[in-house]
Amino acid sequence: PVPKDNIQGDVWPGLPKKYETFYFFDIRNDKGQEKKYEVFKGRLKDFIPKITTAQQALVARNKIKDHNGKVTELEGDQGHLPEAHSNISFAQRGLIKLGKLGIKEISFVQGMYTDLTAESRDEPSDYKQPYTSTDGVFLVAGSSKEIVEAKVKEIVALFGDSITKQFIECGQARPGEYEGKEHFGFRDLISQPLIEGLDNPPTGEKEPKLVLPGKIFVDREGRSAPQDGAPWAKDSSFMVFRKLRQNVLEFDKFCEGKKDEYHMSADALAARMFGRWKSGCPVDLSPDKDDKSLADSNNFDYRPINNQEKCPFTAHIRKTRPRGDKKDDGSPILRRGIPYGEEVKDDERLKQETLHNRGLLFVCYQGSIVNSFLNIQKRWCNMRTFPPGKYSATNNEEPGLDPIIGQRGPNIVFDMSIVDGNKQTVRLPLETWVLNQGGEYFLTPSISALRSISEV
Ligand code: N7H
Repeated sequence: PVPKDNIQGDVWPGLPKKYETFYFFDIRNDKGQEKKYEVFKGRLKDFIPKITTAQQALVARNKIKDHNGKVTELEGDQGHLPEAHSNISFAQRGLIKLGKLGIKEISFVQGMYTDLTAESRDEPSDYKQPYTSTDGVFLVAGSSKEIVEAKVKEIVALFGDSITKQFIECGQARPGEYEGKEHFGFRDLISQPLIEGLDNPPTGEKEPKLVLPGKIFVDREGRSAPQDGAPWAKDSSFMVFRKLRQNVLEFDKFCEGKKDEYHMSADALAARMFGRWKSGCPVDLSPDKDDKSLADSNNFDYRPINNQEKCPFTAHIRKTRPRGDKKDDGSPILRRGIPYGEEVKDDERLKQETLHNRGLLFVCYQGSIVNSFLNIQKRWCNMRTFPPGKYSATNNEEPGLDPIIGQRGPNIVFDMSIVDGNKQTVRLPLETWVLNQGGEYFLTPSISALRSISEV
């Protein structure tokens, strides 16, 4: 199995985080020496022991400290250790500077911006930050803004003039009762793939299955990308970062505006677009009302799969993980995102219009970006015909796009098929509520890969 002390903690099991800063940096030449980066490598060597590994993150997630410093061990993953945790990732241009070549994963090699093809439907003008010149990113997560900021300062001092800050992005858990929910109000990060050798087999699932480690980690069993050229990268993982703006007021207004026409409550319509109710309760198990006792459930697979009376074929969670719709639902991603931006303000409520930027700092890890993230976004969410085999079924029409993250393209109708409150199969025209603001592909090296990178 993948050794827990050889992988960074945000990949698995995920860092405990109420607040998180992404510090994007550029690696600088050694003084007066073109294309020499020995100073940076030396600092990296000193930084490696400060990284929170999977082993340490596991402990941190299960502990909580009270204000007297007393530590209580907790069951499950509810613990937030009041400390900050750091991880580091590199873009391809950072690895080139450091002389680490050989990774063949094509999307990573090109970078997210260059990867903008007609098919991906991103717009170059969406990219609000200079991601195209980013060499790497420090990811610092912790229980408060102050603790995280102090940790960032420490890292910046350690790396000194071997890096230049490019820009930062900050995320934070929503306050009070909304903690664990994203800005549309839905509980997020309930369903994650479980990995052979790291996780226990899932219980309470229709078809309990563990994912082979190669789907998440480089050069492991079940690997899904060509990795022969970079033996140094074993146990690393590819990280996708995307800043996704959410127009919450417009989403709510849309659901309110359509509820009568579709003969269901605004909440029920929203739940059908996600595939879960706001609590997390799957629509497939409870189509008519939010049942909080089912909030954590993964015990559903959309069967009978040619029927979408309960959960639409294109509901966000059905598009992104088709479960019973596909024999091998295998584009697993470990999602580690966090909301950014402030709570909806009074001036926005009054105007029913989004006036302040808020959304999700989307992060996911996988063994191949092409086979996981990009496959989900391009071939599943953006394709009207996915999930396959539904055309000739009861509704006799194409499922449509993912209502949450499907990207509208030229000459492509942005709508979805849905069974309304009168049990009629009808089309629901969609608007764009999630806007890509840019991002980048990174490699989150294993500890052994970091040692290899830091070698002079
Ligand atoms: Fe999605 N949301 O927070 O409202 N997502 N997501 N996602 N998503 C899921 O089942 C959301 C995005 C996946 O295993 C839930 O854990 C929002 C991208 C996958 O059944 C909710 C945005 C991609 C799953 C959201 C966003 C994915 C999933 C239900 C953008 C990949 C698991 C909670 C702003 C390309 C499916 C849960 C499964 C679930 C939200 C983006 C993928 C509530 C708002 C870009 C694989």
